[in-house]
Amino acid sequence: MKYQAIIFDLDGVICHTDQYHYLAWKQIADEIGVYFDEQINNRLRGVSRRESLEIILEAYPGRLTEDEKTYYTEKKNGLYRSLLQNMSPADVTAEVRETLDQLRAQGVLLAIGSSSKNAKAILKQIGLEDYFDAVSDGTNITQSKPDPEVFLKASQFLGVDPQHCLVVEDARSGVEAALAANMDCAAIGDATKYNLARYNLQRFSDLLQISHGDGSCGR
Ligand code: B16
Ligand code: MG
Repeated sequence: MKYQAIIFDLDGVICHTDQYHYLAWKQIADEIGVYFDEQINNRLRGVSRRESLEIILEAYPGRLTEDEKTYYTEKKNGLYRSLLQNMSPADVTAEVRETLDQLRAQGVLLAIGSSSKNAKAILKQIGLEDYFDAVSDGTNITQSKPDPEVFLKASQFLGVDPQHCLVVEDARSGVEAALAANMDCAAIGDATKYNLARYNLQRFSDLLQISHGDGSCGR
């Protein structure tokens, strides 16, 4: 195996919570009275909750106080947490499960590197709470992606040097964070369009080709 460990982003890689983030933020944006659409939602991938609100407020002519910002981020999280109740193990595809199992069988360590403070609750909802060798998430970092902290913490938790880790990411901010951590990155979904990562995955199971070292997913 080319890498000793693979660090997976959660939202947009292992499972898809974008729609729930969108619905919750849309309700908040409507309450504030600011325009919000799927394109703006796309810019929130991998970005912390508080920074997400700042991005949404770029289209708002007025100013919110700190207390109002706290109120809206907390309210958004409450709405989002209620929507997460709809998730179940069926939200992880057979392809993702089988690929993770095969990587593990090859002896690769598997970790999560997510900006989300809800990562552990999501892992529980989808039945993967005890699956990963380490979980680095929004609860153990001070800087969110594109800062490398979340991935560097994951590699520390695993005891694997960054140059032996591969990151799998769906967000531009996440690919930038992986590169800043001195880790190779495999982009999937939205992140492939920026051509910043060492590999572009068409499908999640393409990771098995990388792990076999045939390099056919290289850009
Ligand atoms: P929370 P990831 C990120 O998760 C999401 O992509 C991003 O949209 C969200 O704002 C961020 O987590 C914070 O999430 O409000 O749950 O703490 O893609 O890094 O797994
Ligand atoms: Mg993501």
